[in-house]
Amino acid sequence: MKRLFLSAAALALAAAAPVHAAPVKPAPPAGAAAPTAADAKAFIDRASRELEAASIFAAHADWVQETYITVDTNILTAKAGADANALSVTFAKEAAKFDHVQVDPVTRRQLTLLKIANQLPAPDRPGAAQEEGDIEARLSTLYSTGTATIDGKVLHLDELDDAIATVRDPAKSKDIWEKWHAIATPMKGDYVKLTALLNEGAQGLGYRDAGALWRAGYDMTPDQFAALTDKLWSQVKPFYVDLHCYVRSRLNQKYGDAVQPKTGPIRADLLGNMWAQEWGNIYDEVAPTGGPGLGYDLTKQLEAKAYDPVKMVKTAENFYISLGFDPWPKTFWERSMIVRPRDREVQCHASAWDVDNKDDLRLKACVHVNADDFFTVHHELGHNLYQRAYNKQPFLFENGANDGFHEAIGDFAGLNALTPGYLKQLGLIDKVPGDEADIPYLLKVAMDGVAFLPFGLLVDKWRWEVFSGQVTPADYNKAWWDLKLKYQGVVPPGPRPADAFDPGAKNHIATSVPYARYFLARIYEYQFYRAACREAGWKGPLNRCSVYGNKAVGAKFAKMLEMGQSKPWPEALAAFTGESDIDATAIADYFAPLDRWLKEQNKGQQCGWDETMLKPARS
Ligand code: X8Z
Ligand code: ZN
Repeated sequence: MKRLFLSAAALALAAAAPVHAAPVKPAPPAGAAAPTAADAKAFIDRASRELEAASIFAAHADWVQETYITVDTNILTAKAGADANALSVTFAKEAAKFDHVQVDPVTRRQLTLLKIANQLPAPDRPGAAQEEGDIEARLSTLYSTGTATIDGKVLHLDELDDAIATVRDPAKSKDIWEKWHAIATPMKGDYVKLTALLNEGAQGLGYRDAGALWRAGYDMTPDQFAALTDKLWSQVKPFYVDLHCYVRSRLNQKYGDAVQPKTGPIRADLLGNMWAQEWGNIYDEVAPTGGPGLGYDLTKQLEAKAYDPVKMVKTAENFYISLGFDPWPKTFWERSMIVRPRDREVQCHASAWDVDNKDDLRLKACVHVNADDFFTVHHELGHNLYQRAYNKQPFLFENGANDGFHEAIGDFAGLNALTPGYLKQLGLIDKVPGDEADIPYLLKVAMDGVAFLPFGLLVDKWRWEVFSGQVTPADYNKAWWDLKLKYQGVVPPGPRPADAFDPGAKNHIATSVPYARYFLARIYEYQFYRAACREAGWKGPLNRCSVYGNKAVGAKFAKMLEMGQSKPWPEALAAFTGESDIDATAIADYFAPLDRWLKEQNKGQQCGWDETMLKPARS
């Protein structure tokens, strides 16, 4: 989420401290006045003060731009972002002066964080920060104002999301999918320029390229982080392949061989989501047959119980209050944008803000009353919860333990909030289904949570390749589809035009928000959940556990949240879970009954796909 740190628009100050990654500078030449520990502290105080002021100002400009996109607000946000960006690059460089000074651990960590805080650093030369800010504003505006005309109606992305979620006609889903992806074609030139600027900025800070800088935020080296993501993927991939196999077979039964063959990859537009990243919207197509099933459809229940967007957000707030947290401030309800305004262009992609780093919490979203957004509002308020919990920390620690933690807080809450027991407590369903609904329920959750994993990884795999130069502009689109095929096992609904720039049709590419965070979050989410349920003394099947109302769990959760980024992330993880490493066994434990069931269903199927099968049509 882009704006979770105040200055994120320009600075994307959302990374954790690398222990080994900071470039080592030579000691000052003999004779120069050596800086002292007191100088270091004074420097951190000054840098924090000035950066905070610049980032608060930039956040106000960003807020106005994202909730009212015009030529003028684009100019304002680009300028405010450029100023804050340039300032942060100056401080990041100055911090290196203290590399050889003996300082206390707190100051050392702040110095280290200062060097990697800006994930979109501008080159340190006149005009570069402004050029970068202008490009960022243009790309973000192309994305936010993109539309497609479907059945004679001009639709924005939030409406197209609903359309692709509910369409069951492959000709129509192809049309929606292709028209949305066409909005990104004009982005490519700017994207090439931005890549060069970010690399130059990152190199100025001592990193190989911008991808290495992004990977430096995890208390380990960039290479160690890349290896960690590969290891985690290898642990969860077999389960993903089982899910893919089952879903492909059901889509083949529904649409026939000509639309969805029995073997090979899945056609991306048939999965109910523009990027094929979450598949829960087509749960009804894959639901187990022959039994009573899940017994309810959350979207229909929300409609039947007359939920509106504000009530959805209030429901998420109530979940956190039940754990012992304070209600959101009055200003949240006055200042947030919860629905798409009728009379102006806005950036609808949901984000959570803390504009003054104190208590000016806001949500910016275009909430629709459906199951996806029920989860999303819990996700967003999770960001606000974290922002508020660490607001007593020094400025440079006011951040998630790493960016994956920031994304996982609300996902953990959302996982509790989806349980039938909790939905019954809310009055959203009339009775809790029996044991026979466990497999349908796990399948529904996996269609979102597990289907997401390869997408969560490949978005930054693509950017790491782009930043390193391994992929050149001529191959941007081919490399994107190679990765979509390799990791997700999906293909586009038809040949792509030679000038297509399909990565740009995803928000986080167009707005330069790092994405590995969401991959990590889907793993932490289940670790948090398993630990919370253990703390709550839950004895039944894990998928039925909800810690709603449990103040002891809330208090322990708060301990982790309040730490912000003051300690390496394993310490924050341990504070809540007692575990000090990221661990895919939690997600495996949660879904174990479903995996057994899927293996049974898939008997006789040829699961998997040729990960390197490249058809010329896809170039
Ligand atoms: O961007 C988001 C949030 C804001 S941080 C709505 N998410 C990712 C996405 O939409 O692609 C949440 C899930 C993944
Ligand atoms: Zn988020």
